[in-house]
Amino acid sequence: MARIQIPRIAPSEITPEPVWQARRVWLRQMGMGAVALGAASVPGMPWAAAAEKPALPATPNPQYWLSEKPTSEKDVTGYNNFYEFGTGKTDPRDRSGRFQTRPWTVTVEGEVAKPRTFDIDDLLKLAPMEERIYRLRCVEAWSMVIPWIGYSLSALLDQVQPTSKAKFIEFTTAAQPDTMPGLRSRIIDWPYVEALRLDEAMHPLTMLVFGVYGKMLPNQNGAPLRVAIPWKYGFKSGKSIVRIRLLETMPETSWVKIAPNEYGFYANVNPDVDHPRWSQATERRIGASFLAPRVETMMFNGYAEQVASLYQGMDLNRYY
Ligand SMILES: Nc1nc2c(c(=O)[nH]1)N[C@H]1C(S)=C(S)[C@@H](COP(=O)(O)O)O[C@H]1N2
Ligand SMILES: [Mo]
Repeated sequence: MARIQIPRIAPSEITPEPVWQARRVWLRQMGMGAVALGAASVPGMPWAAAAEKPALPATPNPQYWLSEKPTSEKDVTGYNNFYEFGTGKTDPRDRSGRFQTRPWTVTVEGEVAKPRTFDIDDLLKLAPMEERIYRLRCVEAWSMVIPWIGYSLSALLDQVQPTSKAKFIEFTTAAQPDTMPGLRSRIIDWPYVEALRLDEAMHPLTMLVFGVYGKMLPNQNGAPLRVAIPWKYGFKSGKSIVRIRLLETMPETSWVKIAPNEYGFYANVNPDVDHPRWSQATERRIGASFLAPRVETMMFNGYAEQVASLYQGMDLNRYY
């Protein structure tokens, strides 16, 4: 028999509403109820776990280092949101083994003086690899502390020279139907698209990430490259990027399209602005003991000193 997962909290509490609704419809169509929930983990399915990646040497950057203990590698690579592989937290780990990360190119175009398509091997050599420990705060109110490897996104943008018209930057991520089982569900109008204001993208904290825990990124964490924007909710950090476009006007992003009242364009971590269906004042640190208290969420996820000036004069209740 398929195993039945008993969630610790009601799925309606933690799952984005459209996903929750879609899953209920799907379960009803299958006529299987709770039994189908375990289907993703039934052995023998063609969706395999990914092999371990080679080492990626990097120099620790003391400027971006937290005293907090990083979340274990097991949790960092085993509890993810990557809906292209399924909506379960272990789906990305268990089902991303067929994902193709070579050959890989990233096209940078739009409002730039020097549009260019970069090969992943050239991007790996573009700037010195740094190790930085960042907080990650998911919009679903869980969090991690992660040792990423990469460099500031600005190093890439300097190469293409954004024009004076460029105000926004859009990240389009991979959609490989043959290797990404999640694309069969229509939760998102694939590919997954995210975007930032250009000044946010140029901030040195905004990182182009190629590795984690001393190795090249596992597929489930966004191989071969993703961004990390540590003061924003996790969904802003697109994984497995294939195209970057510089734009004059604000693009429509995947989550804003799905539920604009729940997922704003800015998505800055803010304990004072609640999600319509739950509080954002506290978070659950993944890997912490069951008895450990919830952590208080910090303004801009603890990066206020560095980034608050980007939002001076903006009403953060309106621009959430
Ligand atoms: N392409 C793509 N990128 C994505 C997602 C996704 O579903 N697809 N999920 C986002 C969300 S909600 C989070 S919390 C982070 C989690 O990934 P990480 O634990 O590897 O940082 O990835 C983000 N990037
Ligand atoms: Mo997230």
